[in-house]
Order: sequence, then structure tokens, then C-alpha cells
Amino acid sequence: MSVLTLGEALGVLHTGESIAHASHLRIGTGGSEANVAIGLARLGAPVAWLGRTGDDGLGRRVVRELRAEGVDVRAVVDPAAPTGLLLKETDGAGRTEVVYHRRGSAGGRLAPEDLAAADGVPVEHLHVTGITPALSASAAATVDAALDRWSGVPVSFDVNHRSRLWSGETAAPAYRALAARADVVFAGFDEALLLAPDAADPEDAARRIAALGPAEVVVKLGEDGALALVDGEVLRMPAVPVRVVDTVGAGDAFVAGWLAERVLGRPVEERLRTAVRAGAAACTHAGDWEGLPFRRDLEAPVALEPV
Ligand code: CKP
Ligand code: MG
Repeated sequence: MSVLTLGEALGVLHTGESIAHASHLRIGTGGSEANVAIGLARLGAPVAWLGRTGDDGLGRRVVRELRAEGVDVRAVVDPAAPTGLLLKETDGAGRTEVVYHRRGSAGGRLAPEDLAAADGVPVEHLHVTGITPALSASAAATVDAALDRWSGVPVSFDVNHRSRLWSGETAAPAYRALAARADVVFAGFDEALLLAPDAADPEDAARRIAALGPAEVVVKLGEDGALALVDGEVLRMPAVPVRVVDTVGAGDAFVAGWLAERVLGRPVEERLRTAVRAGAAACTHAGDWEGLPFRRDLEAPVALEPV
């Protein structure tokens, strides 16, 4: 049995300084759903990732890295478009600026027929994000087709609003529709407000989102930790303070932590604890996924010592 996640994986070029003056870039890979897949694999949850890549070096790198991390890769190679790219510059205080070069990319050309690449995967849970429907009409249709195809399995939806891809106003109805079909919704408070604009605070937002359908709503509050509403019960968890190198990928790590414990049948408190710790661990690395914890990292609090 396996989690299936689908979306666009990208090449990542990053620098610890302003890109206007940097002379060197480090190369890596990213893409929210691919990051979540790696996080799940590292925490011992079987997982498959499905997406389109270009017939190019970046695409081969994405596939190789995911495979090396233990993800069952179901890549559709698109000879007519390149693998997308993002540039990431980070200042000394961990503030990160992201620029996409993904318009017309292979990942954004994801189409419903690509779902056949998942044939044979024993899907027990489907994970999607709000990034995929922002990429193109066919990518949006693929998310809907996946929800139809695996309609019997639990679905998680990470809002992951990207204002560089679409406005909150345009995205909100799509997010509400996905939340209504999901069993688990993940959102930052700002994202939760796109789903529940009248919410007074994170708990109120979670309750309003739960009223759309999902039994589990998890609101990520950054330095203030996280709040989970599961079957009407609220649980809060403080953040783990760490030396922040780069927060990109922290949300995906959090999601992977929650989902790993969920599919392994662990209780709500354990899901939230692993999620918070995974999110913190991810902040200590410059790469989008390299800081994702293995089980032993969660058991060794020294790796996450407060600064
Ligand atoms: O919400 P997160 O910071 O965890 O997401 C990071 C990823 O897919 C990153 O790897 C990037 O490629 C993206 O989100 C994106 O499309 O922005
Ligand atoms: Mg996120």
C-alpha cells in the first residue's frame, strides 16, 4: 500500500546571497509534491510520485534523486517541453526570494491520461496541492481526474498558495472545491483565510474549513507551531526553535511528517509532533528537501537543539 502524490518537480538553482552578485549557483531539485514524497519515504511510508518531466538533464536529475530517496517514480517524459526551474536567493537572515522559470514546462503540461503511469501502484492515500491546478487547465483537470480515479481512498490537500502563479481571488474557489473533496487539509493561516475569509483566528479558520468537509484540518503557524482540528478536537503544538537557513520546503516537510504518521496508523498527537519536528528540520538546510528527517533524526533531539 502506498501514498500517491502528483505534481511538478523542478530543478532548483540557489545561492546563499543575492543572485545579482553571486558568481556560483548550487543545483538541486524541488517541487512540493516531490518533496513530500521524499519526506514520506525517509519516514518509512511507501510512496509514489507522478509527474511530467522534460527529456533533459534536469528531468533525469529529478527522477534519479527521487529514486535514490526510495520514491516509486512514475514519470511521464515529455519530449516537447523542458523541465521547469526555480531560482532561489537567500539572504543571511534566511529570507528567501523565489523566481520561477516554469511557464510552458513539461510539469505544467500534466494531463489526465498521464495518470495511467500509476497503474499497478497500490494507492492507499492520494496527496495533492494547490500548485498543480495553478499550472494549466490540463494540470487542474488531472487533479480532478485523480480524485475521481482514486475516489475511495483518503485524500490530503495542501493549499500551498503561490501568488506568483495565480491571485488569491482566482484560486479561492478552486481551493474550496478541493478542500470539500479532501479528508485532510493543510494550510498556513493566510492560506486558511482564502478558504474561510471571515475567520477570526486559526482555530476559527480550521472549524470553518472543516465545515466544508475534511475531518482533519491542520493550520501551520510557523514560529507559533501548529494547530490541528481532528473530528472536532483541537490540538496545538509549539514550534521547535532552530537556526533557520531556508524556510522553503518546511511546509512540505510538515505535511510529510503528518501523513507518514497518519498512513502508519499513529495517533493525532504523534502526527502533529512529527510534522512540527520535520518542518523545523527542513529549515536547517538550503535545499528544498535535503533537510527532511529520517526516523532516527526525530528520535535524536540534539539535531534540532534550540539556538
Ligand atoms: O510550501 P513549501 O515551502 O514547503 O514548498 C516548497 C516547494 O513546489 C518548492 O520546492 C517549490 O518548487 C514549490 O514549492 C513551488 O512550486 O513553489
Ligand atoms: Mg507549503
